[in-house]
Amino acid sequence: MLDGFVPYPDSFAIKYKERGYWRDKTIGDEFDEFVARYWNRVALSFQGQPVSYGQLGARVNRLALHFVNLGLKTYDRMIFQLPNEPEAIYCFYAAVKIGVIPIAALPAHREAEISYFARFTGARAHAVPSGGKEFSHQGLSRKIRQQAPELAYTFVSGPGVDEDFISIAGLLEDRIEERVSVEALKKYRPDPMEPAVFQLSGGTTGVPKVIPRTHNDYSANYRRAAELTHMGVDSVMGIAIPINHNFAMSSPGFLGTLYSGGRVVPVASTKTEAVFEAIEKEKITVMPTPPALLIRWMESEALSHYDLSSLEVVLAGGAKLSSEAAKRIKPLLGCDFHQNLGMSEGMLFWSRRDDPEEILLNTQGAPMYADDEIRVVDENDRDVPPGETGALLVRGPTTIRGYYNSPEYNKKAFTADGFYRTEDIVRIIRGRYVSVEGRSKDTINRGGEKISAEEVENHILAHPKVENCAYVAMPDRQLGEKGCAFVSLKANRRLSFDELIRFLKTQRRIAAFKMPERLELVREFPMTKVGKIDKKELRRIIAGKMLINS
Ligand code: J2J
Repeated sequence: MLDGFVPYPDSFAIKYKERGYWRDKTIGDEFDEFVARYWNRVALSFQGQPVSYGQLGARVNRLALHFVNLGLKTYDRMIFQLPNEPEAIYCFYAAVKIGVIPIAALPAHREAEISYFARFTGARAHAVPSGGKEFSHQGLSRKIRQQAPELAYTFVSGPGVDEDFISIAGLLEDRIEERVSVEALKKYRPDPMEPAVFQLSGGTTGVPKVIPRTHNDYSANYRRAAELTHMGVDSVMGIAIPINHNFAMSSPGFLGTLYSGGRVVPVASTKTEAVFEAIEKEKITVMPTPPALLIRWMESEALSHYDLSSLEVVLAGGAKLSSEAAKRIKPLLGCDFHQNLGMSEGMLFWSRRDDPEEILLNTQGAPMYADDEIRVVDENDRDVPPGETGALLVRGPTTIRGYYNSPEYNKKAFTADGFYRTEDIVRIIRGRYVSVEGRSKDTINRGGEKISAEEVENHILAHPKVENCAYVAMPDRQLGEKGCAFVSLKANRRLSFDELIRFLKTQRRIAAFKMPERLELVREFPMTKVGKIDKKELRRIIAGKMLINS
């Protein structure tokens, strides 16, 4: 078993298998089955170029053979920073087929995050895009390799690959299967009970947490989500959100779409026109999206310039969709919607097509499986009366039992009997439907992108002029929330917003989406009775100021 992985207790594993949620197949086994079944159908289209299931199978096998030939082994880790392009999907399946575990990072992550993932997981490989005028991911990989000597391979998509790095296109052109039989891959088949993918948590701690999803539980996740979304051979999923995010990957994501024989269209940009153009040209039928993007689409003037009639359903998750916004989807986009409360830790709530309208509009759906267990509790872990608000605890066949390599933190994040503490504040309606009412975790949800306040505070506190700081959410009409940094300075110091951002960018090297979008200098912080900075009060103050400014 992989060191640092918390397995499911045997009694639960047996139950989940008996009830058919877990099938003891690897994601790679399922891949081989659907490739054979849908051989001549189109699996992917990217910028007008179709790729059949047969071609997808051949490319993935070829890459997997190259990976083992280069020396990658089962349970090695590979950091994935590839953007929305077919190479991301080829590399993903090639890796999981031989048990190499993708770490689902984002192209937006920078040295602070990637260096941490590399060191924390002992990653041996890094997959990055070559291009980009503004930022060189190859330069980033070079730096990380100096800090993490175990990182021995950099795989690069696109043209202009540095000499000592490995071109993915180059590997795809080299017909290794003529020298080494594809049968050789069988030796590398991982155990379905072991981690297949490392997802990342937006987290509430100083560093992101690593989420080990096994083949069994991840497959249970995308198969059921695909079923509830009515995915089939005629489904065309457009993916404009980051392709490595759990939502884009498994809920039902590209994994569930391909499993169902549908077509995946990676969309390289989240710009409204680019998305609309992709919908029109590729006849996209289904799109996962956070409410922030959905609202931008609905408010766009471009709406009348494109034919979006192929769109059957949007999947809204990642942040709360207001019922007002939900009501506008059908009249403006002409399609249905599913709401879902998802989390990279696993549990997924999903609305059903035949749910009553009131449920569709006002809840984030019900759990996917009969053996998904939910509890809503008060601060002493006692169940609140039905229909009342409390903290959501979850356990089930798609929910992890522990973060990777974090025994101390796991004691806080999970109950003794294995429920994951979501730190979402919810109400349960009609027994199973969830309505998200807030959260107790110290995060900022920036249009679906999660930011740990503590992580950014640590970076701000490293500034030599800063005495203390608190990072809180401020309301934003489009994104829902953005980050506002409240900062007190050391005596006789001054700090401008630009200076702070320059510091975070050039000295701390964090991803741009985590950066504060406003700086509030204060002499003193409001404090709670127990002597902590009163963030609730800070959120109230900044929300009040934003009202005055708008
Ligand atoms: C309110 N809050 C929500 C919703 C997630 C599908 C969809 C989303 C994610 C995801 C995902 C919410 N209303 N509808 O992994 O597979 C907040 C909650 C939750 C946290 C998880 C998927 N949908 N949230 O967003 O790991 O606070 O996963 O606990 O990024 O997002 O964030 P993340």
